[in-house]
Amino acid sequence: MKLKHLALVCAATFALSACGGGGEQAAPEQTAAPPAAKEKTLHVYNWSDYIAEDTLDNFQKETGIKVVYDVFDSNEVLEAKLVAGSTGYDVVVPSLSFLGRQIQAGVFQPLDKARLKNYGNLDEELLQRIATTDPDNAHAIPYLWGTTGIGYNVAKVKEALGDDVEIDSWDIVFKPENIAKLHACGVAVLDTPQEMIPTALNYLGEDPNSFDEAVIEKGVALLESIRPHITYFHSSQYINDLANGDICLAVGWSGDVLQAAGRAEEAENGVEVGYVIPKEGAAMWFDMLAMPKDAKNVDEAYQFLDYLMRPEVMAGIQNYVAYASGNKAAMPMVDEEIRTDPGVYPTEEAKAKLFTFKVVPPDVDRIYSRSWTRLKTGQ
Ligand code: N2P
Repeated sequence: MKLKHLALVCAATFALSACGGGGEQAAPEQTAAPPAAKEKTLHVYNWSDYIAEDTLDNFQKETGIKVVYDVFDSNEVLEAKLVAGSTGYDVVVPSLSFLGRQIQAGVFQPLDKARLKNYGNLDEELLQRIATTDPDNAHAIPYLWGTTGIGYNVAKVKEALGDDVEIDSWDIVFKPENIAKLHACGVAVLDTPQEMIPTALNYLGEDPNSFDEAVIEKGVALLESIRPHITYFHSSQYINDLANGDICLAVGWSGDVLQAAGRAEEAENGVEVGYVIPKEGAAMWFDMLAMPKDAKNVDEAYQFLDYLMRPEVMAGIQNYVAYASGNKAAMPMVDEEIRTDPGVYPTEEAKAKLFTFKVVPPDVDRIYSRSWTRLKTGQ
């Protein structure tokens, strides 16, 4: 299976960008003549572990456009660059809740759909949902989407909590008596207040998107109660750590956890990784392709966006990274294993409990960041 293949590549290389960890996409060795005078380039800034290993090479072979590819693992980091301006990027991939306020800040250019002949492959229902944040879908195209749930080492969690414990609830994370038992084998939590605070509030039965400081404080207090048992906060390191058995639990993103499962399987190291959308519900988010206003390679960016919307290209990406897409035409080409995995495409029952993130106003954002620093540093 393709996920297995990914596992092998990532286990061997560890830090290549398609496997997370930063840096540029590995380029083919160039030993001969310097590149032709007017080589066309495109600068893309995407999430780590979020594209197939051959997507960029195939695009370059077909179009002659060399993609300079950098990765991030945090919306907050991407946003800081966008707001500062002159990012040097032609295509970026913020999540929808961040995109909303970035549009308001005027950092993106409107997209000319006439230049995107594959636009019709997108799921109309999803587009309508997104249009509530980006009216008329004027500035962005859905790339991949997923959920924020629990990734776990099946054997180690059972060993720590007992064989008959059902791993289907946020109780495992948010009840100090449970998480205390997992601390010894390692617990990772995403390094983002914008996801972790709403996730904690949802567990408490509060509105995950509350902007009321007193309510937000309840979520922060819950996170503080489990803080001593969290090994680290990071938003991509947990993939390899879960795969290698170095941690036994991660609050993480669906496809990333499934990639960890694939890497472990490929390494044949005896580690079995599971992913669950807990019964209390979880966050569902959408990552969006957009073009900064000052993009220098606009034609190339349009070609790239259109390329990504080809059904076979998008299906290839999904088969590699185990995320859902908003490309309806790609669905029949997505491996059955991915298409039918409830961790990738949640069941109707699970869907009913999912929540999305609202666009957060600046004053609430300040509360989030302050609380997050306090939580992480203890100050
Ligand atoms: C990719 C994780 C992406 C999703 N590694 C978070 N929006």
